[in-house]
Amino acid sequence: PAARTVLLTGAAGGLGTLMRGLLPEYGYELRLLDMVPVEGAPDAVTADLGDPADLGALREAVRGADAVLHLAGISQEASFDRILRANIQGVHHLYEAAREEGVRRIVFASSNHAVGFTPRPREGDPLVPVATPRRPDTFYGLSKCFGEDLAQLYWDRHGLETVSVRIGSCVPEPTDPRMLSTWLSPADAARLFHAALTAEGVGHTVVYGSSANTRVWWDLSSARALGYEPRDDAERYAEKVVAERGDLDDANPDHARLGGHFCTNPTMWPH
Ligand code: NAI
Ligand code: 15L
Repeated sequence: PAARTVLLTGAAGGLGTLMRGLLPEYGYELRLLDMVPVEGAPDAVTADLGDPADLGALREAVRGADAVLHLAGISQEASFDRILRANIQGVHHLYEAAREEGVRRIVFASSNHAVGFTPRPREGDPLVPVATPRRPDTFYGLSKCFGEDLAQLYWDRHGLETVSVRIGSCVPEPTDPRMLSTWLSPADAARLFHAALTAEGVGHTVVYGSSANTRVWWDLSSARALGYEPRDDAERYAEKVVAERGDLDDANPDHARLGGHFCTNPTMWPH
């Protein structure tokens, strides 16, 4: 059965803002939550998922929802303490609230950075499968591995379903050569989240989230099995991106792995 009332966490963020615009077309009624006020949405719940004092507000926000689209969290590398609170304690608080309120499904914004240290496939290599070993590239990526494992636990123990979406790069347009492989167009993101919210019998399913990019690095078959049919391809921007930023360079360590500069940039180790 199609989920109708969906709690959107992280509604004030980049992806949350895009989905607030796109998901109502699919028939969803969205409830919004973020730790900061959501512009133009006075009814949005303001709650910090990592703060035990906000558990009551979280439970109330979850009550009666058919599903949760869980986008809230720190979306870049940060200190372990910050990641622990927002992304690790935060995801646990959300799943507990959902379990207590009988919510049946969560779509979890995981990330390619859960497997970011995986070498990018070169010409002739197979696509990276969902079952590839986790190789987080940051504490941020590690928190996404935790979220995926928590989702598996809540499915096995409590029958709470999750689709964990290892999102590539969801921005209006690809702006560097890596994104010619990792791009998820906003319209395809809405298609993918809709499929993840409505497919039957998902248990805990892990999928990669990108558009039908000619240069894609990972296997989209588990996403397609949910009914996801991507329509966009970053190749449309390839000429422009390569002219402005150059192509992938085998000698550049930033281009060697799925996670790109998350694997190499010293600011991605802020300790
Ligand atoms: P963003 O940083 O723009 O938005 C995240 C939102 O979560 C912010 O509005 C922030 O206030 C809220 N938030 C952070 N900690 C919170 C807490 N403790 N309690 C309540 N709200 C909290 O990030 P973006 O780009 O919108 O990403 C959304 C989700 O998708 C994140 O979980 C991110 O890790 C994931 N993702 C995004 C990708 C992308 O390309 N945009 C790629 C891979 C994963
Ligand atoms: C992510 O997980 C980040 O949240 C996003 O800001 C991008 O950096 C994206 O991955 C990416 O890998 O391009």
